[in-house]
Parts: sequence; C-alpha cells; structure tokens
Amino acid sequence: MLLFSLLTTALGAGEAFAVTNLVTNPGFEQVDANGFPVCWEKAGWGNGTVAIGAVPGAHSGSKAMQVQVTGVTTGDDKVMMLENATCAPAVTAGHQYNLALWYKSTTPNAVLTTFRHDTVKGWQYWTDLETLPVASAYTRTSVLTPAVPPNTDQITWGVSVYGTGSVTTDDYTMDDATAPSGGGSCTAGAACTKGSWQVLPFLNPVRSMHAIVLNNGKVLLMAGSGNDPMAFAAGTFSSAVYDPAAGTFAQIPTPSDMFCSGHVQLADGRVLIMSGTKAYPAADGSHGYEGLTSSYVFDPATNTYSRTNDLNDGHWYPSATEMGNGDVMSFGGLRADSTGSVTQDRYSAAANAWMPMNQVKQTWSYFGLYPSMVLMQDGRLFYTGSHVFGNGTSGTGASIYDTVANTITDVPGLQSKDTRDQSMSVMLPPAQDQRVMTMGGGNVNTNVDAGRQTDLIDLKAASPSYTPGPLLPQGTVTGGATETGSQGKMYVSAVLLPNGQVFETGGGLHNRADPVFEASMFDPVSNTFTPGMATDPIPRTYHSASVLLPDGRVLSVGDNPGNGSFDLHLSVYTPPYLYQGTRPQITSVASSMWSYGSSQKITVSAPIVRAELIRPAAVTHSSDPNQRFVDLPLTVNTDGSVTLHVTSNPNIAPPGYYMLFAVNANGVPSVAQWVHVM
Ligand SMILES: [Cu+2]
Repeated sequence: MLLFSLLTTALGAGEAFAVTNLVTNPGFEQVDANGFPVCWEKAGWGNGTVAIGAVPGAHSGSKAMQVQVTGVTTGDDKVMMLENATCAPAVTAGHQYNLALWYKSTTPNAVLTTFRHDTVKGWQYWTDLETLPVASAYTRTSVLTPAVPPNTDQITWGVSVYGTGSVTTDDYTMDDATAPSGGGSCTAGAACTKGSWQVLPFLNPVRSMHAIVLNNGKVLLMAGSGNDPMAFAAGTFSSAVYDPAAGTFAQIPTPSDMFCSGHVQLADGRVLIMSGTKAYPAADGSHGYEGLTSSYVFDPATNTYSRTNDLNDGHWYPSATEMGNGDVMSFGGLRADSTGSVTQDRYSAAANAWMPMNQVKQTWSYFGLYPSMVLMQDGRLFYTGSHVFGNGTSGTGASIYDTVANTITDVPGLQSKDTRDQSMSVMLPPAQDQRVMTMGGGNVNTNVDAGRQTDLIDLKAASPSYTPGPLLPQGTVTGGATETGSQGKMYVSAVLLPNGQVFETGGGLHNRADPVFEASMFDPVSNTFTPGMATDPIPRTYHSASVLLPDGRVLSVGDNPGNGSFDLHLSVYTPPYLYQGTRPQITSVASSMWSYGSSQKITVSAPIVRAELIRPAAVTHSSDPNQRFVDLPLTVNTDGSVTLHVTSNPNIAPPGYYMLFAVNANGVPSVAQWVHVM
C-alpha cells in the first residue's frame, strides 16, 4: 500500500503541485483478516440482494471494490469510507474538496454520495454529488464538493447503487481545493494564528468543578453537592459523563459528596476518587469544612461508582499522583475534624485498596490543600508550590519528597510563594526533559491582585531549583479594562497540546471575582509565550477546568463566582493547528497494548515528524499533577509505516491509558488513538 500517496493535479495554467490524498487505503490494497478493505464499509438499506467486496481487475494494484446488486426495488447499497475518527477524511468547515475515483458500471442507477460528521449531531447524510454514467471500461470521475457546512470535522463518501447492476471502483482521491498547497495556507482569518472558541449550544447539567477525561474519549464531570449548601443538606450529589462526539450527557448516580475530592486514572483506566465533603462550615462557627475518609472507583465501562475501603484520614482538597508501579499517593487536605491532614495515604494497585496506616511511610508533614505533587523520573515526588487557599507552605514553598528515604528537601527559587494560590503547574513537553513550569497565582485571604510570575525548574539537575520564567501575558478584566503592572491571574488553566505547546487560558484577578480574559501559548523550546490567543467568551475563575479532548481541541467548563452562582456553559477551543491544512491520520496501530521499552508500529495517512502520548486530564482547582506529554522517538520504515519507541521508565509514563497523537511538519496533530501502557 502506498502510504504517502501523492497525486499530481494540474492547477491553473499548467502549474503542477503535489497534493496530499486525504483518503485512507484509497486503492483497497490493504485488507483485514476477512479480506475486506480496511477503512471501508458496506452500507445501505432496502430489499436488494447485494455482494460487496474486494475483487481483482483493479485499475491499479491488485484489488478494486465491487458492488453487485440484484432485485432491488427499494433502498440502495453503498461502498463508503468507514465512519470513524481514524478512517474518515478530516475536513475544514468552509473548504471545498476535489473528490475523484475510477469506476466501471453496468447500471445507470449509481451516484457518488457523501456523509458528514457533525461535531454536535454525529454522522449524517450530506449530499449526493454526481450520477455515474454507465461505463464498460475504467473511467475517471471527479467532482468538487460544496463548501463544507459549519460544525463538520470529517466526511466520508463513496458510491451508492440503487438499481440492479454492478459498479466496480478503485483509486479514490480527495484533496482540499480551498488550500491547494496542502497545508500552511490558512484561509480562516484570525483563527489561523489565534484559534477560535465555540460556546456549545447546550449546558452542563451539573455544577462540576472536577473534569476527568476517560479512556473512551468521554469526560466525567463531577459536582457532588456542587458547592451548594442546599444540595449538600438535601443529600443531592451529582455527576455526568459528557460525550464530546455526540454532544450528549449521561447523568450518573453519585453516592457521596465528591465535591472537592481528589482523583486520578488508575492503570486499568478506572478513576480513583478520594475524600470529598463530609460537612460544610457550621453556621455557628463551631467547625469549618470537613473531609470524608471514603473513596470510590469510577468505571468508564459501566458509568458507575463503587466504593473502596476508606482512607486512613480525611483529605478534603487532597492531591492524587499515580506512581510508576500504578499505586496512587495522596497528600494534604482537611481531616474529618476540619484540621489539616498530615497523613500520607497510598492506594495499592496490586491490592486494589488503600494500604493500612502501618504500611505507608509517614513524614507527618502538612502539604496544604490540593498540593501539586509531580512524579519525577527517579520515583521521587516534586511538590511544585501550586496549592489552594492562602499562603504557601513554610520554608521555600516547594520541595521534593523522597518516597524511599522518606525525606523532604526544600527546593529553592519559587517566587512569591504566598501568592501562588491556584497557580497551575505542568510538567512541560516532553516528560523526558523533566521540566516543570508554575504559572500565576494569588491569595484568597489577602486578596491581593493575582500575579504574572512563572517559574521553571529542571528536575534532572542534581539539586533542582526554580528560575524565573517569562511573565504571563496580560488580558482584560471586568469592564474591558486592560491589566497593568504586575496584574496577572489565579485559577490558571494550562493544557498540554499535541504540538508540544502549552495552552494557557482562563483565570481571574481576585478571589472568585474579576475574570481575566486572556489566553496564550507557551513554547517549552523557546521558553516564550505567544500572547493574544482567542479568549474564552465565558469567565473561567474559581472551580473552572480545561482539558484536552482526543480530537485535539480543548474543553473548558465551570465558573463559580463569589455570589455562589455557577456558569454551566461549556466552551471548546480550536487551536490554530486545526486551521493549518489537512490533519494526518493514524490509520492503524499494530497493538494497543504497549509495554515499557517496546517498539510499536503504526501507519499514517501522510508524513509525520512527531508522535507522543498525552495522559488524559484529571483536573480540579488548577491542579492536574499527572498531566504529561511523553515523546515517542520514531523511525520511518521503508514501507512508509512508522515505528515508535516507548520509554522503558514507568516514572516517565506511569501505567494507564494514553492518547496517541501523530503530528505533521506543520504542527498539525491527528485525532488521538487510545493505547494502554502497562
Ligand atoms: Cu473548591
């Protein structure tokens, strides 16, 4: 099979360009175990008798595809590209496409038909483009589509036969007529460099402050009582699973108040949830928020929670970090009596249970609320200094915990440790480089202006220390005023993108007030921000979250200002890379079970220059210490397939499900495929 199939089309006055063919397996040469061409499907309805499959007598190569129909009086039978994220050609709304194929036909009742994938409504019929005249010898037909309708990200097409006869087709081609240079010539105006936001036409059914991307591409939105004392008093706890592909929600029975719990995906793809709210503060001031000791596992396969054994201590606002062996360590938060927890809890992957107190090493140190604890390549944990509610911890405000020696060592260099409340820390791409960045932050108690400071650290250094990074770009606040001086943001969202950049969005200037409308891209290679990305029209301050979707876009949810309301709008950011020409597609993954140190073979629709694994988000309160981008060094084989080299270090890529992206030279990523690293 010709993987990087290029077709030369005459454009204009004899000018020839090499144009990328968007069709996967365009000549049917690649077949599955049953001999049926991969990335193609039989479709249709009605009463005819039909035979559809690969046949010899190809226009080129050894296989063609034939539809042979007898006795049809109602309905049709089709040969079409498979309607899935991998096989269906990706398109850009507003663009037109040249579709062409070779065919022979004995029936006048055959048309070239198209279907489109609506980002809200799913797959649906688009239009019939052309009737194919009867032809006894191979004939080429070519047609230009209308402009692709809004909200369309993929199309499929093929031949539909609605009368008796046979049609044989081969050598399909499709290219973007709007961007004939095949990438780099963006026609989407400002979106070409800034990206664009879409506020979805439906609302989040729950007041969720927790967003967890599941290994089926859906998003678990957990609210619990949703920071609503009335819901807590009524025992009304909620969560929902959002399906970005269908634009639908499933409401999930929620057995406990998971508001302000901790969460992380386990190695098997289930989500471990720990603690939550035992009590809101008492009206008489006799106690503050109290943390549950209960813990649950959410199973994406059944959309159900099941209870585990209890934690050794309450942890309201805990951290949760998956370790290289699949265990989960949890620190900080508030106990059942509302005081700070100094108990380290550890969930054993082998036992599928929280370990008894006497089996977990203890330092009896208080790491605060939602302390961001990042797993280092040597198995130690880096407390970045990102936390929630007030000042940083004593000392330098950042530290390294050696889980084996059971020692805590202060890390120097974090700027303004007491105004990093609801800053966000991310391990920068690639995880192999072991660099962490901490962005922004404020202080809900002093309520000073949130800051612009960022800090960078190289955890591979013998004695890691933070160094100041570039200042966060400034945006506008309430009323459209431009930020000045040292004004920045807390409630920062930082999302690792498949092109290796970090998208920074949302936030606010003060405690549950004054949303900042600003978004930027951070490039870990040049250590610079590109300011001026399109801004989310919805404020995203306290209890907001942003996550990378498997399609390469970013979903933002939540906002819980000081008046107690909760913004239920969802918005989706389309980064500039999705306007830079056609997307490469991962057309096959030899195995979806990946072991450490292995080599993995994939095929792609067009040349790629980079591939990586991105761990799905599990974010709340600007805290997702497990977020990481694991580079996959690649080899392009002589047959055009690509071999990816998987890290041998589970501390670089803790076990679990990852989104596999392939990226072309324009920085355009594929849609992700899920792989299971064990
Ligand atoms: Cu909160």
